[in-house]
Amino acid sequence: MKFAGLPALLLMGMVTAALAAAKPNLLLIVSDDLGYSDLGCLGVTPVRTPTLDRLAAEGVRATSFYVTAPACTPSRGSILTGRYPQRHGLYDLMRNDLVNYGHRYTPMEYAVSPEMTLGLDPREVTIGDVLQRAGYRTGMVGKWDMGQARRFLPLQRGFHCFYGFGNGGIDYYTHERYGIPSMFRGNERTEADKGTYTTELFKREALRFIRESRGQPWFLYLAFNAPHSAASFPTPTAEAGGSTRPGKRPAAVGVQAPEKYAALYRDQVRDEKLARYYGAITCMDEAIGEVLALLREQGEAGNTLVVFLADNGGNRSTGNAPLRGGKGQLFEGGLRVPFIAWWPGRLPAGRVCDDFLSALEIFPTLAKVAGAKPDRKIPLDGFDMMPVLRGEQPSPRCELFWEWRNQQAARVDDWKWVASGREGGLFDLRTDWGEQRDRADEQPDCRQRMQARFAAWRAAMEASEPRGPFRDY
Ligand SMILES: [Ca+2]
Repeated sequence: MKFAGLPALLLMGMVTAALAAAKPNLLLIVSDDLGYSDLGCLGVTPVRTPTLDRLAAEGVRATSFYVTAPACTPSRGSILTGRYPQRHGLYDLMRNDLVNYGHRYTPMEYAVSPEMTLGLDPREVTIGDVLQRAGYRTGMVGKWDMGQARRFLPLQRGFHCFYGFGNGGIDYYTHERYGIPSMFRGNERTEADKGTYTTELFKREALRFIRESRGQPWFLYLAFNAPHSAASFPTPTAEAGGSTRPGKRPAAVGVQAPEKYAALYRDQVRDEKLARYYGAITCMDEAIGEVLALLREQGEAGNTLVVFLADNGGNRSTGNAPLRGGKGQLFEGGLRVPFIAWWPGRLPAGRVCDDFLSALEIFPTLAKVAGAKPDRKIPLDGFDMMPVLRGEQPSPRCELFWEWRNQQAARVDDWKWVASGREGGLFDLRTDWGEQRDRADEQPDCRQRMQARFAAWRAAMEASEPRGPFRDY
């Protein structure tokens, strides 16, 4: 035997080193409110996304990939913890709604507002925690949205590095939320980059993190705020007398995009806000292109798993055709999102995967690929999806459930049941992705079965550990 005679300790060291070398890098890219149809390769909208198109052509694109909530915070909590929002505790947004009625927060008011005092329960274990323990250098760049008090920030939640913002949205240029500077480096707020478009900054920091991580396995959670609407004070309108009047909801700014990118679309769309929405996507696409170019330049492309998805469906104003509804709704437009996985040599090129998958699968997949062992005492709601993405086995997922404010929904196999106020119904997704034909009257047994499965899931969630800030009172 080749290694006969080598001291056992030396041999063990060689094996450990070989295992460390085998650990791939992990790049998890999340886009904010990107609609299901807004990938150039789908040809549904005029948007141009050459980088993401190439990623899909060289990797696997999933067509039936769902998030756990139709809005940012709960969905992102599931990506980070591998658990339904009803388990991890953040099942709604953390934001200061008074601003919608013209209230301007002072820094002191903001310090004690929900945006500052709420966050992901410190008892939750993030994918960053798990990968850090497995020897990864972990970085978070972009929209964190898991709380801004120090105990909630990425450095305390499994990440070695953080550049980004802790709340749900900021102005792309001033980086302010309600007039409060909201960009962080590490645990400290910074205004050093004020005036620069966020996508540019997040690209810069992603490149920096990857360069600084050479020689060790790394995990980068790169969460762009594009193409989410800017979220600071709305623009004062002439109608409101040039100021934000108490009691009147002012006009929102919408998506911000550098002129160079918005200009690409003005001839094709009448709506200026839509031109900026597509512009913000193309700008993000170019930023991702530069990150991938660095991986190729470093010779790390074959050693890096890249996962791309959106945190929830597109805003209804940008459209999610052919899907029904959008952000904030439990129709497919709010929940079914673009998803691409890319790993040259390890995932097939150009494969389109129609299997039923969800964001709950991301945590177990990344942990498995990294050889990390999540704590068995914490229930996870997903599974390692690599064999499904490779086409080696069908997805074991046959159910997924959602509860968001006053709406409930379930998908069981190819049936979808939605109860959303006066809207809703029972839909056969095999023939009706657009959820246009309500089959509830024709299929009463099926509807009953869906509702029973939902009730069973709801009971399981209620019985799960009652933790999370929204459950403690
Ligand atoms: Ca979002």
